[in-house]
Amino acid sequence: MPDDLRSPGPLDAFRRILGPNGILTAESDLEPYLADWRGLYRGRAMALLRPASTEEVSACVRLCAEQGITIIPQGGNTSMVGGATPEAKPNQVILSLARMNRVREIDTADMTMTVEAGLILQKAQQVAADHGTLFPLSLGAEGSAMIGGLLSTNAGGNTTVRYGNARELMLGLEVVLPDGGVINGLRRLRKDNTGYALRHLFVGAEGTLGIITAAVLRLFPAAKETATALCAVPSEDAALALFRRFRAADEGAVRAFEYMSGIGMGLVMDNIEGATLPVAPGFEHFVLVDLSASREGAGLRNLLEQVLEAAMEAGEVLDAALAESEAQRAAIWRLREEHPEAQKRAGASVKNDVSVPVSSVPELIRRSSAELVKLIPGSRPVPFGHMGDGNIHMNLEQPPEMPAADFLARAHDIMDCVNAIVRELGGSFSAEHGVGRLKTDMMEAWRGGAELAAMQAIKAALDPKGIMNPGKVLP
Ligand code: FAD
Ligand code: 2HG
Ligand code: ZN
Repeated sequence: MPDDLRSPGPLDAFRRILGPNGILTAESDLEPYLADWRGLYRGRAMALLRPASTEEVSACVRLCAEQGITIIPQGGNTSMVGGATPEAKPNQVILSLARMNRVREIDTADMTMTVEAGLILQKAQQVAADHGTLFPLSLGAEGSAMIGGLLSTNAGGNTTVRYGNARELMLGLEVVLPDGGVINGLRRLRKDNTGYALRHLFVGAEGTLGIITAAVLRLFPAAKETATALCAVPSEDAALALFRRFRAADEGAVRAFEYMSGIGMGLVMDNIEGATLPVAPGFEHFVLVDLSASREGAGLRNLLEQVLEAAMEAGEVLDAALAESEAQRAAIWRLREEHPEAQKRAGASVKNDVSVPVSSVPELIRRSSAELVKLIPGSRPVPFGHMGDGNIHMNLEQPPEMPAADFLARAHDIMDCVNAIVRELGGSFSAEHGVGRLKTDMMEAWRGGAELAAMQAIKAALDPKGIMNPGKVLP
């Protein structure tokens, strides 16, 4: 048991609050919680706290505040920016929400679901579906990511184009503040203008202002009809033109509109077992378009065929595969969803989760790709993502012959290269993954002056002792 960290005092006190199942201290038990999904960071912690109720969270936080112990809230630990990973410092605990995973209430009249922060997204989707409704948030990590983490990062994902980010799917929150106080804000109201909208402060705060313990989520009518296609398109501009065609034909029908490059698709084919391309090989640009409607007989298949036919005539679509079954639809989605895993298996990569106005997406991809290859000859740009939201993962794969460490040593140059273009296009250096630990040094340049000062003032007011997720978000 290392030195400074594990004085019996606080550990015994945590044990009294949480019971024997509520705390882990053995090195081997802590291991999976100390490093992030990307393998960028590894920290240390005196314990993993696993509270089972809001009262237990509050008691643990109060104790931490008294003892000057810092707290790293953790959900599914799928952060792309090292947000949920402890630093290599003493006197820290990781507070996992995993045991707080109940659905407290589901109301299909009001179309709301009140759930605890540790509920895994896929489970939330399933519960909503079991009640004949839809919880629309959807992303590749949905089998692990938890509601508290998704709200704390204001996660986006594949359906933002239709339903908005996690923020738009939340009506009320229960939050434990850094002094242990509890905001009981689980209101199910569509309208509630009663002073500062505190609930929105905790969404996207990445655990730096408090711990989300439960949330009221919005539900939607279940999809009764879907139509999905993978299209090969000749250029980034053609991809955007296709998006505009669908929007013009029926904006409300577009559930997702995702861009992928030929290089990215190649990485998926090479690294993901069972991945097969349902269109001819050799194309450089792809689009996944997914339509859905909450009523039967909406004619989505016709709509899909008509728009694609017109786009083919205009030379904006070169080939297309339309899903004929749920299995084919899932197989098409898999090609998109496996991009992060395929990149991970293919070697070292640097991620740029950036956004620009939707109309600038083609320019972003073209210019960034050209500049990145100039910066690191032999590297392979892998742009993919949520084109309909202007959010592209402008990632770069290492040159095959370059040692991974040499490539990763250039990570900041690579990010700066993309960010310079993003800035010119009026975009953001973090579209949906957040700032975490990875991008704190960008905050001064992008959000400096009054904006950053206001954030720091909020942090100081709510967390004067600085115990909530230090080293994240703010420089
Ligand atoms: P964690 O990683 O555990 O934590 C994330 C942040 O929230 C940390 O700062 C943590 O301290 C804080 N936090 C966690 N729980 C709480 C809580 N209850 N209260 C306060 N703070 C808390 N993101 C997208 O937006 N869109 C995508 O399409 C997407 N796809 C992904 C695909 C893959 C394969 C992977 C690995 C990740 C992807 N992500 C995506 C990133 C990640 O899944 C999201 O950021 C997600 O919201 C994190 O949820 P989590 O439960 O894993 O949170
Ligand atoms: C996605 O859209 C995620 O798949 C991950 O946001 C993006 O791996 C990435 O860069
Ligand atoms: Zn994404």
